[in-house]
Amino acid sequence: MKRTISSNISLIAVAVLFLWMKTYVVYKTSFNMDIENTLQEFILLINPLSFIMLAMGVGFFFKSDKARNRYLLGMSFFLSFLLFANVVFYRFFNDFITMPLLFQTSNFADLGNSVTEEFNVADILYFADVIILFLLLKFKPSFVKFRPMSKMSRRAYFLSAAAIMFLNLGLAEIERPQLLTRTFDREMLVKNIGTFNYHIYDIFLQSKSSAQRALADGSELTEIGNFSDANYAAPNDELFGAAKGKNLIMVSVESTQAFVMNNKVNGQEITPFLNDFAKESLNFTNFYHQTGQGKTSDAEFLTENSLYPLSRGAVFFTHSGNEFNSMAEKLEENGYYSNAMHANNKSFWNRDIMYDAIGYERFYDVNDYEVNEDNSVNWGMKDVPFFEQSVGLMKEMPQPFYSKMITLTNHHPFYYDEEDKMIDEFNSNSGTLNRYFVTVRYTDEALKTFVEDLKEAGLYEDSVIVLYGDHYGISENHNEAMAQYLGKEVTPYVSAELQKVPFMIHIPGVDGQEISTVGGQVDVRPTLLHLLGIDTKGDVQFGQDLLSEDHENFAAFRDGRFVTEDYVYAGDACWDKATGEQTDATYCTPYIEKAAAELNYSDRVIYGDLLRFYDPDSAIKEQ
Ligand code: GP9
Ligand code: MN
Repeated sequence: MKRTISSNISLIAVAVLFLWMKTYVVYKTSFNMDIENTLQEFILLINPLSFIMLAMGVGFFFKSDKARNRYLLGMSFFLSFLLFANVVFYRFFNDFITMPLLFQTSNFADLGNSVTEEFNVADILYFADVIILFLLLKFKPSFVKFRPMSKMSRRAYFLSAAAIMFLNLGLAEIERPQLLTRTFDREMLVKNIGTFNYHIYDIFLQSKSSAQRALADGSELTEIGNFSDANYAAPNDELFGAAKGKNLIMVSVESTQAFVMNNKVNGQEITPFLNDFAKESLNFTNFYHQTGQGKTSDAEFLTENSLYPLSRGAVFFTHSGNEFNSMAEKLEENGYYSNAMHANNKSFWNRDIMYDAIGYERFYDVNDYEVNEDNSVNWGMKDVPFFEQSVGLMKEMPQPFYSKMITLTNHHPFYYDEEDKMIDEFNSNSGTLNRYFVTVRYTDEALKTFVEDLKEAGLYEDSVIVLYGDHYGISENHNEAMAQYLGKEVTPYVSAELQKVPFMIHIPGVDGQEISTVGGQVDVRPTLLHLLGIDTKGDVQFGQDLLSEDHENFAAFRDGRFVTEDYVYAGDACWDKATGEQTDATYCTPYIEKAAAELNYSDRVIYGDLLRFYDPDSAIKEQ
């Protein structure tokens, strides 16, 4: 018989090899995973293999060649597509896809520009192996001949797949003890068990969390309530009630990180208005966002409920049927007219449903605004007209009111109209970062006009104005450009510090003050309610009043990183804030447990829908 170069290579082995190699190449080229040593590199190399072998191995059980070929091609395409979907998602969010995200379809239609910005023609290469496999099967070039494997070799094949899986898990355990039970960080999971196994694990988590609500009962809340009570920080004597009876206007400032404040680009100030306004406000200079995959909506969730968002998916989508004890509700009980204002489709982030659960009396969405082509850019209505029209709506509101507003212009991909450009773009290799400065400058201007409009409407003196940045605008994908701007390397420490967002509270008649306490979005609810003279004692919450003498300097990020007064825990290492260098891990150790405990309790409240067992009257009685 004529020998051919691959005469004794089984078709299945070829399909496995193609996909395995491709996955590894994609790991190395399309995800930004830090590999610190040879063992980690080795784990990365082998981690896709066992799953691919098992998935393709099903091909052995097909009777007809045709059906088997179809299966192999189909499987190869499906897994490639899954990988590619993760690549696209990663470009956008620097994160991997989770199951709950797949059900957020109502968001997809609105992503528009943001997504197309992330595609290019070369992406076809992600399917190169599938195409080659297809051609091989279709045209069967004479030099290729596939032989069926013998029964023995088949058995060896499955045994090897199992052995590789155990080897992988064993090595992962050495590299990262208790990986599956303790980690909130998806990159760590993918690095250790591989993308495909990660998705299986994610499906497992999904079913587990669904079961949790059914099994929950009130007794769980007692334990968590005790934890939360012990965490309560009593209000500051001087400031408690300093803003009593005033309207509360809270603005979620899109994608605005703190590094733009008191900073310049090309010698031009980026946020002249915010810099001045901060001086007249209680200005928190060590305040971090704590959002996860739910981005803006996670920030809303944190500030309203003083609960952490989830580590997978957006809680606005996954748990909009839950019971909450929000700031909005609490304010309503105290005579406020609470509402949300955002000139976007009401269903984005499932807001229309979730806002009912949060308890806003009214949601002013895109239909309440006069939106046209002239006053829109990028994602929709520009911030200046948004604020202008919002003030018009506010004039009609019964007072005191609480309005939660969300800006939109400074959103990825940061497109703007030439007429709104007040400073020049930066000049790095990242168009995203270059444009970011221009759109931040625009939003700064919009906030300025907002305050002017409020003054004109006679609302300014009766209103507390709160501004917070919702989450980062510049992801780690732009580290190189960011390093160029900052003039220093973006280490995991610098990256964590970049998660600082502006947070300021302007209270008429109260002098401005810089407050350096370390905190985060989870602290907003108790801080604001106490300023408005409403105590939060007995409430199930994980934040503390940032103005309290008892406030602990601490901010846990949703992915397990955290910041204390002196240290930052990031990239699996402990960093000394005084030097910006790595330090002895033991300085961070006690807080690792604290961060994990808080996140875990908060998750249990959400997964178990535990606040349905909460009785505010009994909580009040305990005071
Ligand atoms: C959309 C806006 C943006 O309504 O809140 O959401 P984001 O993508 O920043 O989470
Ligand atoms: Mn946002």
